[in-house]
Amino acid sequence: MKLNFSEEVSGALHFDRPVVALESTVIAHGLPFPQNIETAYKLERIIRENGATPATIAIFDGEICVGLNDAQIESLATATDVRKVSVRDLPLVIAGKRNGATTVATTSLIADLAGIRVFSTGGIGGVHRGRANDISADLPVLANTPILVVCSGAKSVLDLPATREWLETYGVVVLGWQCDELPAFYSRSSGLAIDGRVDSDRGAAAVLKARDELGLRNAVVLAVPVPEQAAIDGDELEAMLERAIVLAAESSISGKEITPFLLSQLSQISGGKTLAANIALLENNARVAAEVSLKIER
Ligand code: PSU
Ligand code: MN
Repeated sequence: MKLNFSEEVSGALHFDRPVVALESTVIAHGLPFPQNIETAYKLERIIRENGATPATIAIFDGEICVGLNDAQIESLATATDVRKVSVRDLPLVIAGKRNGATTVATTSLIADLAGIRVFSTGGIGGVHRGRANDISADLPVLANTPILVVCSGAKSVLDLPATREWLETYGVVVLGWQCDELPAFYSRSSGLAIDGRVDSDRGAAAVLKARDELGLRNAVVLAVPVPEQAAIDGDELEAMLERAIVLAAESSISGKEITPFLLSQLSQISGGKTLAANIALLENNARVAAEVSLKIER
C-alpha cells in the first residue's frame, strides 16, 4: 500500500530519527471545535519540542497520509464528512477515495507499515459496558501490531476489567508509567493491575527491545496517568458516566457512534472538566511518547 509521507516525516524516517505517530479520530470525533484544532497543533509542537517528529495520520481522497499539513489538520477539525475509520472501514474509504480519521486500530496499523515505533493517544478502545460483544477493533490490532502505544489506559466509558483481561489473554504488555495501577483515563487509578511499572524512558525502551528480540508482535501499552491537577475523582466520574450511558440508550446510540456520544455528553455534564482532563492527558502523553522515542534503538 502506498503511503503519502510529509517531507518532515519522510526525512526523519530516512535518517532514523525518532518519530511519534498521532491519531486523527480524536481530532475529528473525540474533541469539539475549536479545542480539537488547537490540541492537534499543540501535540505536534510538544513532540517537536521534545526532540521527535510528529506524524499525524489520516486519509484524504483515499490516500493514506503520514504527517499532515495545516490545511489537512484544519479540514479534519472542521469538515463534517470525515468518516471514523477503523479496520473494517479502511478498504472502503481507500477504494471510494474518501476522507477519513484513523482510530487507534488503523493508526497503529499504518504507523507500523510506515516503520514508526511509537504512537501517542488519549485512550485505547476496549470492551463496552454491558455489551460484552461490542469490542473495539483496537484490541485485536494491538494483539498483532508491534508498536508502543502511549495512552492513559482505556476510556472510562468502557468495561475496564473486561478490557484489561482481553489485553492479558492476547499478550499485550501493559506498563504503568511511574504508577502501580492501570490509569482510568480521566482518573489516575482504576484498581486494576498493570504488568510492570517503568519509571524512565530507558525502562520503557528496554521492554520494547526485549519484545523485539523475542520476535513478539504484540503491542506494548505504556499507560500514563492524567496529570494530577486535571484528574477527576473516580466516584464523581462514575455518577456522571451513568447519566451519559442512560442518555445514549434513550437516544438509541450504538456502534461507532457510542464513544464520541459519551465523550461529548460527559463534557456537558461535567461542565467541561472531562474535556480539560482529556486535553491535559493528551499533551502529557505526547511528551512522554517523545521522550521514550528518543531512547528506542533503531
Ligand atoms: N479516546 C478518546 N477520544 C477518542 C477515542 C479514544 O479520548 O475519540 C477514539 C480512538 O480513536 C479509539 C476509538 O481508537 O475512539 C475507539 O472507537 P471504537 O470503540 O468504535 O473502536
Ligand atoms: Mn464498537
